[in-house]
Amino acid sequence: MLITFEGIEGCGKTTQLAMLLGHLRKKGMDVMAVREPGGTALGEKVRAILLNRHGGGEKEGISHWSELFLYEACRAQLVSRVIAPALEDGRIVLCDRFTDSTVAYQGYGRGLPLDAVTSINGWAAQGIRQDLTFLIDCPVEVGLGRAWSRIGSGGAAPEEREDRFEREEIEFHERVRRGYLEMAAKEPERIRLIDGSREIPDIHREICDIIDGMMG
Ligand code: Z5A
Repeated sequence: MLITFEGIEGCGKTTQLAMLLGHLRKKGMDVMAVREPGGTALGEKVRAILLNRHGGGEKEGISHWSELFLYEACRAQLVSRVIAPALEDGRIVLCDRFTDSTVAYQGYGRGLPLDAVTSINGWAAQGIRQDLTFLIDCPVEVGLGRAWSRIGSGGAAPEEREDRFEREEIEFHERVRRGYLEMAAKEPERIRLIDGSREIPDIHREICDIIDGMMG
């Protein structure tokens, strides 16, 4: 089973994924967690490029199409080397972002054609689809506020302060959020919309209730 966590920056998906991982392990489930971009040696290198953590050398900027293919390259590697083998072994995989992120960020956010993004997503994911997705939704100001205060409080590594996404305009993140909400409206069974502006334990409880209801 592949369960993904999605949402705008600072929505709290990483926190919730870690809590669900603990919950499922306590229940004795064979579960593992990965993140996108990253999760493999190649993917982590490309992640550093994408999030501009290589300290310069990017004067020309990454074009929107190049960015798309870099995310897809990470995904193709993660799927073939980690996710597909784990699913074949019957493990539960929790993934911090997956193909919906590309539709939201490169499609709705950057404005690349949605049909192209969806089609390339399919090739990179090699036919693997999420069984369940938690979309942790919150207003952009709430998410960015959390992300920025975490960086400001020194919680992040220095190079993380270079995260170029955090310099994007509010409008970009609004488009991303809108994209996610449209996707959730189209696929309500798979994409569970979770109000991420509440307290962390309340959100965790709702996610556990959904999962426990499905798995028994
Ligand atoms: N990206 C893309 O463009 N295309 C793609 O195909 C893919 C990704 C796969 C890196 O993602 C970037 O990659 C991302 C999209 C792009 N850029 N942006 N934006 P990432 O997942 O590694 O990084 P992120 O999106 O920036 O996530 P994040 O900053 O790590 O935030 P988060 O995972 O949503 O939240 P968190 O780490 O759980 O929480 C953030 C802080 O808020 C932290 O201090 C928590 O303690 C706090 N928190 C969490 N929940 C709460 C609640 N409920 N209340 C109060 N405080 C909270």
